[in-house]
Amino acid sequence: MFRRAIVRPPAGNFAHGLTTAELGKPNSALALSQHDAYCRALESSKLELICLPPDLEHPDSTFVEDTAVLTRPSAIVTRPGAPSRVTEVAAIRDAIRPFYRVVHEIHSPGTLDGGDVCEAGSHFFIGVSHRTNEEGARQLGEFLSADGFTSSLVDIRGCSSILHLKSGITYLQDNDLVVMQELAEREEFQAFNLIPVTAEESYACNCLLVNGRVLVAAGFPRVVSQLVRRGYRTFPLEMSEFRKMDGGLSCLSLRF
Ligand code: CIR
Repeated sequence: MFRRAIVRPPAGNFAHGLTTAELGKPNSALALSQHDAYCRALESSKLELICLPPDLEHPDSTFVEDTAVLTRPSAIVTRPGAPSRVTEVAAIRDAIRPFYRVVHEIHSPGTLDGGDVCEAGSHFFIGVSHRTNEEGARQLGEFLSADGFTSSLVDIRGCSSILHLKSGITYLQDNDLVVMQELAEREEFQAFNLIPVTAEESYACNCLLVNGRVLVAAGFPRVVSQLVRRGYRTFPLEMSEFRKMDGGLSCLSLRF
């Protein structure tokens, strides 16, 4: 059960952020209205929002998930792997401090993006990607282990279609794991109830269970029908402008 979420609307220079998507330039006004709908969906899922002001210094700063890993006992401020995003963490550190007795940090030479961290019950999968290196993953693993969690690494450097681990997998509950085709055969996921997602719908792998309802990108009917068949209530959200910047649903908030 989450009580709060940190969000940050896209700034006017959102289109200058990092992307590999080749889907065209995002429309700032549409991005803002999609972000607003996302915030309303979190609020209607009973989350209290902590909304940070748009940050013109950091065009990717709407993707707050990458800047911290929040568990029940601890917060870990990350060290994002993209140089242009490293200083995003200062504002997030300030925002989370009032809520956590312990705030850890990932230190150089470690790099870690929150989008590479998938919590699956008491186990965490940590993606080793072009953003998160093994040293960052190791540091996070130590913090998690001190709190009684286990973790393991998932190397996704060979998966060219995803930026972060959570672009390709989402843990829901009761051992249910949404997984993209390319990762579905991996040994470490075989103990889960896999909800496989075809290559055409793989953007919808990044969905988000918030207090009993799964937020899912609009336009991916096969993923939705699989979720519904498993008994989940779903809530579609338009994500076109964030997709153009390689962002998914989970990236837009830090839930705790
Ligand atoms: C970036 O390349 O860092 C941003 N344009 C997108 C970050 C998406 N974050 C995420 O998947 N957790």
